[in-house]
Amino acid sequence: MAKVEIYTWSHCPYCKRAKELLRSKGVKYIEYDLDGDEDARDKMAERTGGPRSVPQIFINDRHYGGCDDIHKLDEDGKLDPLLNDDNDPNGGMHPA
Ligand SMILES: N[C@@H](CCC(=O)N[C@@H](CS)C(=O)NCC(=O)O)C(=O)O
Repeated sequence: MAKVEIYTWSHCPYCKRAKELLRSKGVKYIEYDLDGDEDARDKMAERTGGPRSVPQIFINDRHYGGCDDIHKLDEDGKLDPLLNDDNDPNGGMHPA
């Protein structure tokens, strides 16, 4: 299983939709809730290379965009192979 990370706000409909999709795939994701933390949002933007909206999703440390982007990947049949990619840079050892 891939390492999946998602940056969110708690009252964000796009975040909820993105997490629902990941959950529907049985994915265990690491969630960073940015509520009110602009420093953390700046760090997220450094990692995305610009985008500051939430959610932002990383799979095996690669940026795949937001909610619409991962739904598009799924429609194109490209999300499942990414999620099943065992090429987790941390070998499955994630913080809780
Ligand atoms: N098309 C984006 C929409 C995301 C979006 O609009 N998120 C809102 C929160 S629900 C947001 O981050 N708004 C603040 C901003 O864009 O700076 C996606 O699919 O992820």
